[in-house]
Formats: sequence, structure tokens, C-alpha cells
Amino acid sequence: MKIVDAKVVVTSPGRNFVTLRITTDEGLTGLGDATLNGRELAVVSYLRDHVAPLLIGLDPHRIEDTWQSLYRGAYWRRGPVTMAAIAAVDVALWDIKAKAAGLPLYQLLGGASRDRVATYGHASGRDLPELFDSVRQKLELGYPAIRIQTGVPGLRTVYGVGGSAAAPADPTGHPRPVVEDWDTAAYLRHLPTVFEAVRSEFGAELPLLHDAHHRLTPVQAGRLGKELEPYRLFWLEDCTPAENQEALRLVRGNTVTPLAIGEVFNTVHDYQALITEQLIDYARSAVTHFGGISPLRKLFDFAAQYQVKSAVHGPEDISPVGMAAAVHLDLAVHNFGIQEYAGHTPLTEEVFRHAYTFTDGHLHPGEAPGIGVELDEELAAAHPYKPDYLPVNRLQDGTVHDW
Ligand code: CS2
Ligand code: MG
Repeated sequence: MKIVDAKVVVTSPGRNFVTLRITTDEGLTGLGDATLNGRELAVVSYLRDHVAPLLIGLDPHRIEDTWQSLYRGAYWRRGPVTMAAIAAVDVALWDIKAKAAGLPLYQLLGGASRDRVATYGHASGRDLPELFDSVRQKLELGYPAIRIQTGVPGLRTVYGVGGSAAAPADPTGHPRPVVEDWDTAAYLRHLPTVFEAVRSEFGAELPLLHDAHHRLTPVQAGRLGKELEPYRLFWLEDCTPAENQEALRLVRGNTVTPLAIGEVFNTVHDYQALITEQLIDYARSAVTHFGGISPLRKLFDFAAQYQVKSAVHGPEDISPVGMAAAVHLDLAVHNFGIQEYAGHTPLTEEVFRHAYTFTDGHLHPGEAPGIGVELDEELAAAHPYKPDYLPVNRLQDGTVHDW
């Protein structure tokens, strides 16, 4: 079998998604997600201009060799653009291999290690009544675990995955990022009171998570983790800027609140100290930003030796193609922790029809051969790319802060 075509499809059925479709001379096709929120077209060019021409004529079964030649052969390694592009190729090739075998992908990854994949959903609100309503909605959908995000008194915005829809465009019509505001001291005072209230409303058993979105110093994160201990969090996520692995030593030394990190990581090297020194409990990379299923599987096997569990990143900006790949991996790895599942708009689900199902808060990849996703290219073309950005965060004196 040989690869005869590699096409990049960009679509915006509510938000932007980048998809690679690889076609073989036997008519098999494979899909891979290459969506990098806010920098989508950089990956499109990387794939279209630099990677797609190299794929033509290759044997699609040689997944590891293709991965290594794209990673090592470029000389310039790592980084989100490179690794999202390589991820799309890797997943598309796994999709083809599994279709050629007539099996759902999880069967090629060792088969199911569990019956279904537990997820967590997002609850958020500006104040407690709004937050409680949001938690109730997620519980009605069956989510077995809930991430709690909240407004902070004195701040305008609740942390969230905001697009720039509300931001004024520049004179050329290009959108500007929304600017959010932030006050760490106010947040640190407020958050424990929110968890106290959520625990007394929803009881001791509901697994609760929280995402600090890289906003704290190690000392602030250590204090927050300690103050949240009475509420027994499932995890505290991204408490400090993720690129500094050493910071987690100080945090870990000061709290037994479980720690999760990794959504902005691209390779195992970003995790090395965190895993071998057991500074985290959950590794949170996305298939889409980590170079695909092949390296993420290796990461989870490495992490298993240190009792670190998987928790694949699954926000709205991972397409159903990236989500499907994640669910196959989740079902197969032994050290599965939990899967983030934000879901997609009905229109997105029409553009990407998928075999995976979400029932009672649990995902299952389904039994369709491959990853089980079909891309409707006509519908995708009817919803073209729209420039968009993630928000920028500023302190109240105007200083840029981590978002
Ligand atoms: C968030 C993400 O899912 C999460 O935990 O941190 O929503 C993140 O903000 C986005 O993926 C950024 O594109
Ligand atoms: Mg996060």
C-alpha cells in the first residue's frame, strides 16, 4: 500500500479545526487532528508546504518510521506547531492501519483495559448560584466528575475558553484578542470559600477538579493546594507556568492535593523530572499536541512506572478526530486516570460524524474500523476558517499575566 494524497482541510463549524486526510492507492483514508487554537494556519502551512509532499509514495503501515523521520528529519524539534503537524500524520496512519485490519484502533493498542472511559465536565459561574446551576446541569448529563471554575469578586471575567467574538476588530477587520483581568490575591482568598460551598451543597463524594491555568507562583500554588486539602480535590491543574518543571518540587513539598499538568507540553522531555520525581499525579497532554498516539502511548507507559495516570486534554478546541484518538487510547492503557470531555456543537458533530458515544458521563470509541470518524468535506467547506485568538490576561495595573 502507498500514500497517494495528503490533504489539509480547515473548517469552522463554530470554531476552527484543522484536519489532515491521508489517502492510499487502495482507497483507504485516514484522518488526523492538527488544531492549534489561535495559531491554526501555522500548522496548515507546516503540513501543506513541508510535510504532505514527503508523504506521497510512503507505505502507510510504517507509522513509527514515518514519525521518527518527521521528528528527527526536520532537525528543528518539538514545539506545538511541529508536534501538532506530526500528530495529525501519526493519527491518520493509525486510522489507516486499523481500517486495513478491519478493527477499531483500540484493538491494535492492546485491546480494552476497561469497559468505558470516565470523563469530567466543566462547570463555571460568576457567583455561587450560577456555579451550582452549572454543576447540576453537568450532573444531569451524567458526568461522574466536575471541574469547578468561578468568578472572583472584583474581576470582570470568569476564566474560560473565550474566543474573540466580542473583541473589536482592527481597521483591517482582523479580530483582536479579548482582554481579561486578574488579581491573584483576590483569587486565593476566594477559591477555598467556593470549594467549601460546593462541598456543602453537593456532598463529600463528588470528584471535584480545578484549573489554575498557569497563574500562580510555586509558593502561591503550595498555599492554595494546602488550603484546598479539606475539600479533597481530584486534582489541581496547571497551578504554575508549565515550562518550569522545578516549580513543582516546591508545590509538591507543601501539599498533598493531587497535581495535574501537561496540556501545553509536546514531548516526554517536558515531563521527565515531573514523572521520575513523582511531582505530579496526572499527565494531561492531548493526542493532538503531543505528536499523536505513538508518543502519548509511550509517555503513559513511562508514567505508569511512577504511578502517574493519564488524563488526556479534551477541550472544545480538540476536534472530534483528536477526541476519537484519545478515547481509543483511554480504553487501552492500563494507567488511565480520567478523560476531559467538553463536547462539541451539533454542527461540529455533523461535519465530523463519529462512532464514539457519550453515555452517562462515559465515552466509548465504538466498534467502527479505524478511529471511527468521517469528515463531511462539503459541509466543512461551507464553514470556512475565521481568524480568532485566545484571550490575553492582564493584572489590574495593566501588566500582562499568564492566561
Ligand atoms: C483548558 C483548555 O481544557 C482545559 O483544561 O485549560 O480549555 C485551554 O484553555 C484551551 O485548550 C486552550 O486552547
Ligand atoms: Mg486546563
